[in-house]
Parts: sequence; structure tokens; C-alpha cells
Amino acid sequence: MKEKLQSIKDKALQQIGVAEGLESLNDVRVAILGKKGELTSVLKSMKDVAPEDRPKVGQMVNEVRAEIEKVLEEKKTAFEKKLREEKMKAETIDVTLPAKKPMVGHRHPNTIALEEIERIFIGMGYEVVEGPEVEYDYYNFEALNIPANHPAKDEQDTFYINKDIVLRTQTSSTQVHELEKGKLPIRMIAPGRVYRSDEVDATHSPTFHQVEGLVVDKNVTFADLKGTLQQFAKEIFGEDTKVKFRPHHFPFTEPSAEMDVSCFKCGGKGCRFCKGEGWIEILGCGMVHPHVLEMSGVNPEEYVGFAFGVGLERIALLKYEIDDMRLLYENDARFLKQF
Ligand code: 2NL
Repeated sequence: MKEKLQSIKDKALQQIGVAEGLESLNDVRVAILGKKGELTSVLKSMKDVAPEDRPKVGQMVNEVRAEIEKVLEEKKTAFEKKLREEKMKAETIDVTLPAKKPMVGHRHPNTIALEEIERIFIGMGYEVVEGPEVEYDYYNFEALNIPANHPAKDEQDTFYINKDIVLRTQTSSTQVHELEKGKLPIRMIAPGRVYRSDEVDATHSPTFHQVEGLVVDKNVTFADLKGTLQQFAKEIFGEDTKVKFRPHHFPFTEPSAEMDVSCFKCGGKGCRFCKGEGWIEILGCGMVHPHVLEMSGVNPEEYVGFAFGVGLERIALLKYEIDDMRLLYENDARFLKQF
């Protein structure tokens, strides 16, 4: 019996020694210690052992079992350690690898143009004031000398929230609010989004942006208006830019004018860019109509004002030589990153 146990033990230890992995180790365990294993069958055959020898044989079996289990467990731990190390090695992260570069955003051409315009006027002592895009008909039309049934209301057809409330067609409404506050003098620009009931094409959009300017003080003249806008044109289009004022009509200014700038591509000789004209129309302006001042509680005998309105998209399109306004609203990053 002793020899048999010794041979089972030797065989087990030999098999454990050559086992190549957890699976073959488990096969050894089943073959020796399992329900139908060799050592188990020795225990089952105890009935054939003389009763007086049973305790001794039982003890021997237990010792052999304990020995095999110990070696099995050691080998199993070693295999698991090796597996864990291999896994760690395979999964290491190289923290020194350069990270993926995030996409860096970019200012929209409209924003670049607006910030440039704001910088110019802030430099001349103007304040930047923003106002609501949803306005009373009164502030958008009536207070600007455009009463019901005035033909200019047709030209500036907009979106009505109801019969008294509209989406503003010009940022002048913001300036009317400032006039009503009665804090004079005023030197401000009002940038922002405006709305018109227009079909989309290369030069029109139902929503676009305007920057309007307003100066109200004592002794302001048309010469101040001209000097201010000439300075603005030089700063935005270059020092050599000339300006030209053509008489025009707006209901809210009198007299009114449109200002052209000499073509900054050809210097005024005429080219494809200015369609051979040598001049490019840039904005509308004029002396604030006395009735407009009066309606907002400013005494036109005491105060005078000048005002102007410029389309932001118009400036952006010209400055960056973009030939279709729709490109500004499509948000195609390939287009936007060029500016
Ligand atoms: C244009 C050019 C303009 C004004 C806007 C203005 C504002 C007040 C009083 C008087 Cl509060 N005028 N703004 C003046 C002249 C031209 O915009 O093409 N508008 C349709």
C-alpha cells in the first residue's frame, strides 16, 4: 500500500512538473484527486485493508493528498502570476505618446468684421449697445418716422409676431431706446441681427446683421458725419481709401446720403471687383430727422444728430472677397477656416 501511494505521489508530482498551463494542471488534479481519481480510489478500497491498519493507511493517504494539493496550488499560483504579467505587458499604455490634437475653432468672418468695426468706433469714443431682436412696431417703424402705410414699410417687410410686435428690420430700434433714456450726449453703435422678409440669394438673406451708429450732441454737423465715416473707411479698407457721398432718402434722416468707397482692389480705375465703377456702395447715413428726435423726447432746437447704418455681411463679403452671402451661413468648416 505504501508503495502504491508513493507511486501515485511520484506520478502526480512528475505530471505537475511538466504541466504547461492551468488546464493541464487541472487535468492532473482531476486524474489524481477527482471523484474517480487514483488517490480517491485508494480511499474507496479501504474496506480491503485490515481494520487495525486503516487509521495508518488513512493518515498516509491524507498526507499524500495534502502534499499533492500543496504542489498543485503553488504551481497554479505561479501560472496565474505569469498570465497576469503577460496581460499587463500586452495592455501597457504609452503615456508619452502625443495626444490627438483637438479641432480648434475659429471666429466667423462676420465676427471678425464686427470686432474690427467695434474696435474702430470704440477708438473714437463710441459705446457698443445691444438691444432686443423682437420689437414693438413702434420702435422699429413709428419712432423712426415710418408710420403705418408708409412705403418704406413695404421695402422693409418683416416677420410679425402680432400686429404690434415684429422681428426688427434695423437696429435703429435700440437707438430709439437710448434716445428715450434722455442721457445726452449720445455716441453709440448698435450691432446685431435683423430680419427682412426676403428670398435667399447671393446677396439677400431673411436674417442678416447691421451696425448702426448714432451721435446726438449740440452743434453736430454733416461735416462731423463725413469726417467720422471717412476715418472709418480708411481704417477698415486701407489708408488710401477715398469716400464719396451721394444724396439719398431715408425717412429717419434729413438730409440723407449713401456713402461709396473707392475700390480697394483697383484704387478707383475700375475693375471686375467694382464692376468697372471704381466705387463700391458701403452704407447709408444722414442727419437725424428733427421729428425723430422730438418723438423720443429730445429737443431738436437744442440737439442735433447724425446716424448711419452698415450691413455687416456687406463689409465681410467685400473685405474677404466672398462672392456669395450664403457661404456665411452654411457653417462649412472648410470655408470658415480660410479667414
Ligand atoms: C440703411 C442705412 C441708416 C440710420 C440708419 C438712424 C437711427 C436713428 C435715427 C436716424 Cl435712431 N437714423 N439710423 C440712418 C441712416 C441710414 O441705415 O441703408 N438703412 C436702411
